[in-house]
Amino acid sequence: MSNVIKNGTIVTADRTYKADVLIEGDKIAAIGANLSGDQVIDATGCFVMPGGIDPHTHLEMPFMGTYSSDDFESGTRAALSGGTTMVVDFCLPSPGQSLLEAIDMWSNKSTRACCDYSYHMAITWWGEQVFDEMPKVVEKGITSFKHFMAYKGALMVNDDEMLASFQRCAEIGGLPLVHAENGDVVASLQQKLLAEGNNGPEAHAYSRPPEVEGEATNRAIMIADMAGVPLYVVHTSCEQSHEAIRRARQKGMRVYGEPLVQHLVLDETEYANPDWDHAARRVMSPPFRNKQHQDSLWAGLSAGSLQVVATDHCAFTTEQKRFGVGDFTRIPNGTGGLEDRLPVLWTYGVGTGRLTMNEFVAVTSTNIAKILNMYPKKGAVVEGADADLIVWDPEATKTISAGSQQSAIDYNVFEGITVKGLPKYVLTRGEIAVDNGTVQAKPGHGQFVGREPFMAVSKALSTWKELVAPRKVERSGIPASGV
Ligand code: DUC
Ligand code: ZN
Ligand code: ZN
Ligand code: ZN
Repeated sequence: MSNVIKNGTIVTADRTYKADVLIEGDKIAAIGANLSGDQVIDATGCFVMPGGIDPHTHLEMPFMGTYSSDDFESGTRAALSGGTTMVVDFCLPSPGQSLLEAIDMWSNKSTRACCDYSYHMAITWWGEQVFDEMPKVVEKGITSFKHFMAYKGALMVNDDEMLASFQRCAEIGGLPLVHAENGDVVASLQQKLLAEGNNGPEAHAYSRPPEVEGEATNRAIMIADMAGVPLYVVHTSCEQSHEAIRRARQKGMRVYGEPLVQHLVLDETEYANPDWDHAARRVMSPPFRNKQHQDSLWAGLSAGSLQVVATDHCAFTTEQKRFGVGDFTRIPNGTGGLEDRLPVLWTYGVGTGRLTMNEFVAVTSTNIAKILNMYPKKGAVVEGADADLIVWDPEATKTISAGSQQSAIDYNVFEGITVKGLPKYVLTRGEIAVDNGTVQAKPGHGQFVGREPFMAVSKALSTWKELVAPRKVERSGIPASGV
């Protein structure tokens, strides 16, 4: 059974042109004029683009005393409904737990995924066992390792652990990721704010100023340089962090930055809302910033100093958010956004001229497929690629509302925003998951996508090591020690 997408305009990260796309089984079989297949998908007036890849989700993740409320079924259905055809979720061992055991747990959770998925491995603790298991994780196709520089006393890694893990990544071809916030400073500011009686959700933002993020980003970049590895900075939210990434890239380092669609569009005034629930629902880390920071992130996306737009989808219900009434540090951190990323970014990016259509495809799909070593299986419209495709109607509109979303939570941080540009059809490995606007995702269809290690990239960066390679100095006389 074959499908052919006809009469559309193909938009990729580097080209815009008219052609039909023939899909046989789960792959793109041909691209050209006047193709025919068993079933025709009419793309008149629409753009045909690679499906979105969200490289930053937390589905059914144990966190801050609870579990995030979207699981692999509701989360991937939400993803597909908005044109995202692959997610990369964080496999999170509990401190002391075997990494391989954590992969088994995540594999069980993901059996009901409606679209393809991969994992990043979180380094939540450090020891000989983790060191020994890291190459085995890479053998399983999980080649990126996340480090939390925040969440002191829970997930946070110290600098010595981070250096050791980055060095291990360099040896095994792993790509380190960092959540860059100075966890010690955050913890101090939290205690100070609470002691002063600031216990509302607005204090969450005061406890995590941009400097906290900028400092950690700089530190992680320097440590990555010493270890000779590339670095991927998740949820880059401010100019201080962007500036560090920009500077490193200018020096030739492979450092990548990932703004979230929430940070691009929503700002810090959300926390000043007098409704406690409204503000708490928007508590995430890093917090929303002001307009200057947003402008910096948009500029980075068009200039290429920032490469990817993600969501950090980590959805908690209002009831879960209320764990933090009277103490903002107990509000589970996280917001949704999986189904809204593409329509919101299109509306605020392409719709305003801040992004070209090709840049839109690059930052929502192609760049991350390259960074994570899964291009052109994913992120491309080429013969032989997986048929993960969107037929995008640039004229379609809707007003975002929790009442009509796929996510399992009871609100939406983009509530009331009218988007222009929506997927009309979405195909996940050849199967239609959105049919003329109607979502018909199938649990269990999604498959794990294993990835190759990054040997070439890591080796290219190892020159710095030579400069500081320790050399013992031969001396003729050594003074007697002690007094
Ligand atoms: N930030 C969040 O807001 N939620 C999940 C984890 C994170 O780093
Ligand atoms: Zn994070
Ligand atoms: Zn995250
Ligand atoms: Zn299927």
